[in-house]
Amino acid sequence: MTRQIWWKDAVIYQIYPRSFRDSNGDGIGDIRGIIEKVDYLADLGIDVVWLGPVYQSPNDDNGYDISDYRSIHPDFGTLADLDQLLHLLHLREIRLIMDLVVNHTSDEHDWFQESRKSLDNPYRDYYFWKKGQNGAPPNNWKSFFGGSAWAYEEDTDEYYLHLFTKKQPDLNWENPVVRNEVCDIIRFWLERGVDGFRMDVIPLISKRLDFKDTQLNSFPEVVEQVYSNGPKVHKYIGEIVGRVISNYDVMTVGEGPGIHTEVGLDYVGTDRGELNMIFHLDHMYLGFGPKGRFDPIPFSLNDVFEIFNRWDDAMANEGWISIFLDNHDFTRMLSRFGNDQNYRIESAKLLVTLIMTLRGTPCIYQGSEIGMTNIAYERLEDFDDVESKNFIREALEKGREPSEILELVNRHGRDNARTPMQWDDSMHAGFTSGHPWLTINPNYRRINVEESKNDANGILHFYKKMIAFRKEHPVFVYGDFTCLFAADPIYMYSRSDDQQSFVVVHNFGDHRIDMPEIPKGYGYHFSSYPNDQARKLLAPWESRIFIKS
Ligand code: ISL
Ligand code: CA
Repeated sequence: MTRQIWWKDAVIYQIYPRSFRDSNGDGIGDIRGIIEKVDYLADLGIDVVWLGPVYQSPNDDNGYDISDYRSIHPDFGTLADLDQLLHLLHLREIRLIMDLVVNHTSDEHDWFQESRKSLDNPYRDYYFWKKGQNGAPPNNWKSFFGGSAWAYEEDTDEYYLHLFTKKQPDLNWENPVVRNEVCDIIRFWLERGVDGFRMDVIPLISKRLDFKDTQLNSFPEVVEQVYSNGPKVHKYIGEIVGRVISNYDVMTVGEGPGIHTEVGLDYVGTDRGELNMIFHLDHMYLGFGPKGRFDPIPFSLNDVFEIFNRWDDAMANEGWISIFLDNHDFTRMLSRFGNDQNYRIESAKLLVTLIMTLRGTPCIYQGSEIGMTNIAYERLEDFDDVESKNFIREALEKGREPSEILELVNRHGRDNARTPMQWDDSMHAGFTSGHPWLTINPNYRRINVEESKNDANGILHFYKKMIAFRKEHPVFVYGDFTCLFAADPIYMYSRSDDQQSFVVVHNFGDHRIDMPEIPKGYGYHFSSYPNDQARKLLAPWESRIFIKS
């Protein structure tokens, strides 16, 4: 089978710019730091870099609060640096996609500064303003990051909507002028040569305009039924794609909180003219209780397998998703789905085998390729993320035990994924010569790129091997997926087209276990364990691949 669609063939690598590499010693990762590492990226074999937000921003939510969409935050560099990065990546046949954050702006954006001035300001209608109800907000909607989703402004005696922090007012997409502005921003970046966008919280852009109180008690349900999948979401996505994006050979991946299998194809169906793929968050929200991530509930690996199967079934040949197990909003995949203690190397290899062999475009988050893990902070003051800080404040106000709060935030907070990249075992892990903006995981002396490079059986080499393996075999991109067995700790499936067929089996457990029965006609191909042969038992956290003769 021949190659067909570049964004299906591609392997994406997500860079969280503050934490990748600091070139000038101010402790903050920057674009010139990424430029220093383009050969590292090329050597890994990835095809697309997703660059987190680098725009002008007061950084209330680390760049997801943009105050100027056309300029680069000086912490990260300049537009010229970005152009150079793009050029150097393109020379290596790597594409660059930017983060498009247009559900909301920063409150420091000129539009909002104008909008808040008076009821008749021409920008008033760029955002959602409502009267309160007897001194209370217009409705009972809660922000993703705690508290009401409405903030009061005394000057005009109205509230504005912010589904995220107070400093992230939601844009009013009902206003056609807002949609024109968004199209202009998109055109600006595509004309500069970027290769597409990861679209932040894109299913949230169309609001339910009756702004009814919600009776739902579970936050994940509120996201799905109240905030996401609004009545005009497809009209709006179709509009920006039709007017601008479809004129360029670029890719789009929508971040999809609240998008479930029943509505997935509405966003990515091949006939829809909307998005190329989504990051659905079903497996990422596993373990989130009624109040979200800091209200954890148990989940099992069977839930994870079921979600992969259900999504593959829903997409089949009609749509497309990205396959990923973590990003800057969740904890490290190795700590969440693997065993970061006794089987760190083994489980890291299993997880990348999974990502590279499921159907969908793989996306790797920086640091996974060397097996970075969650961090454990000792003090509540050490946390940086606005979501964690808000939770800590509210929980302390409610009188909860500090030790219990610390445990929750350590285990579930987003800072886990945001600690700086561990390049070597020198001071500050080779990330910066200055003082890092966020505490580096002390395990960097053991876990770092240099160490991993020198270990032929290490994680980094295995990532390269699996990326190359996927690219050599289009069946992993275009072939059918069939689940053969899924019961914790075993997950087994086949990938097949008219020319080739593989069976992949994983042991997500700490114990050796009998091999499930492999269908007839398949022979041992390779294992994630070094020098392994077709032994009878599967080793702890082993993945094995069989090929049809
Ligand atoms: O982390 C979450 C809340 O517990 C997620 O639900 C997350 O907020 C959601 O996936 C949206 O994430 C995106 O938009 C946010 C930003 O903070 C995240 O970093 C971004 O990925 C607002 O822009
Ligand atoms: Ca810097």
